[in-house]
Amino acid sequence: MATSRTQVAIIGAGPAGLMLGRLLELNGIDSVILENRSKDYVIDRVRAGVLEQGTVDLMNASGIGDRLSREGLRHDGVWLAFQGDRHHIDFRDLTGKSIVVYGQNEVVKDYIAVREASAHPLHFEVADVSVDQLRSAAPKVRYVKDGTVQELSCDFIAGCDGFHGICRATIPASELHLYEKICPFAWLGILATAAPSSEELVYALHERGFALFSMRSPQITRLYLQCLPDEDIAQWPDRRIWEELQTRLETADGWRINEGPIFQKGITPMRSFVADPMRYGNLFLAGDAAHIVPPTGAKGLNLAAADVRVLAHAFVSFYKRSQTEELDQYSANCLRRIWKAQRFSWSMTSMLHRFSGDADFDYHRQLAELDYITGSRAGMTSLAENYVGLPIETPIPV
Ligand code: FAS
Ligand code: PHB
Repeated sequence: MATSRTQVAIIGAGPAGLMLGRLLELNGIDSVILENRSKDYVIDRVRAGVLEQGTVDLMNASGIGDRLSREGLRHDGVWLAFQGDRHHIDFRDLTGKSIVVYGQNEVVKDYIAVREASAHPLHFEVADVSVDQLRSAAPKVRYVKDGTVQELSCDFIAGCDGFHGICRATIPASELHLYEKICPFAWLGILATAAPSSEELVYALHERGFALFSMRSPQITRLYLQCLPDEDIAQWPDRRIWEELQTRLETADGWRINEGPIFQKGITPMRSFVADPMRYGNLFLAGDAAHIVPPTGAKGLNLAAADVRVLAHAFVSFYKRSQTEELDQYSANCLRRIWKAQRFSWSMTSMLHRFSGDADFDYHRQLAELDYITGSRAGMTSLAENYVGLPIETPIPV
């Protein structure tokens, strides 16, 4: 068995792991990132697309904002559509802030390029990752790389290995409280080569279910529609997808989505999930390893970025000022923000989706909620300030 040492062992090369690795690098703190998938798999994985200002600021401060500022699409608002009409929510006017549309896989691609150009290790396709001695001063990570068993000892382990990772599962059940709500529907998402026919996103509630118009670039449209959790994608030939999207997104002002060749489609299950606490000994969970939100509020990636901002700041104050207070406060700090994002994500989800078994009463109540929000400055401001991202107290540690 080969042995090595680092200060922070990071499990997972998704947004959380890569963003944390970069912040530590910029503060002269050693880390090793271990990822069990291949580089191509991680880069090609289609996920989120909306960045809050706080996440954009984090990327810029980490020196990874060049391509984002060139290719990211700044949006100053969003549309809510129901009963055949579109209603604009003006983020700029209501909050002074905007969002940026930039694919998660582009974010990951930018971070991997910088990590690989640095002297700090990033290992793809490792196997059998396990963590151990979490409550000791020298926790261990074991993994297999190129057929050789490796043992990495460290001061801290950052569990950035997503919802299905091994880190959270290693924490004794008696030490964790898990909160979960499974949505009774999923999203069928597509990527199509079609010029986006709206400059901003359109969220729609239709009698037949939810639909979302989004994009990735001036050439690529991203669209989602509500489907059953166990939907068989083979039952959705391209023609049927376009017909359903056109129906749900149709508005009286003649706006229609442009169609084009679909080059990616997939079904995403939806849940709300929180693990409390986000720390066990010297293991710290961040991102989807600790929490999942339904994507309706576009919070997933942004919550991961906010977690690692707080965690990196805590590691910096430990290594540079021998302070442990922020590490001790990490879980409580993050969970306050995470529950607010859970609230917002659920409010968007329950306002914009049809729940099977719902009576007509519920549909009309949802329409009234949309009518209230789009007709009230207070209602629009509340939605806007949550959508662009609530303020994060912790400064970016660079
Ligand atoms: P990630 O899951 O991105 O990364 C974890 C990494 O750890 C992965 O690379 C994984 O391969 C690796 N890993 C797992 N187990 C490991 C092990 N044992 N050893 C080593 N590595 C291991 N959010 C939105 O806002 N909008 C969306 O449209 C949207 N769509 C989504 C679609 C899907 C299918 C999913 C799953 C999520 C989606 N999300 C969306 C949420 C998404 O953006 C997440 O919040 C974000 O990826 C979280 O980043 P990480 O915490 O880094 O986790
Ligand atoms: C996306 O572009 O993938 C996207 C946008 C907004 C959401 C979810 C996904 O709420």
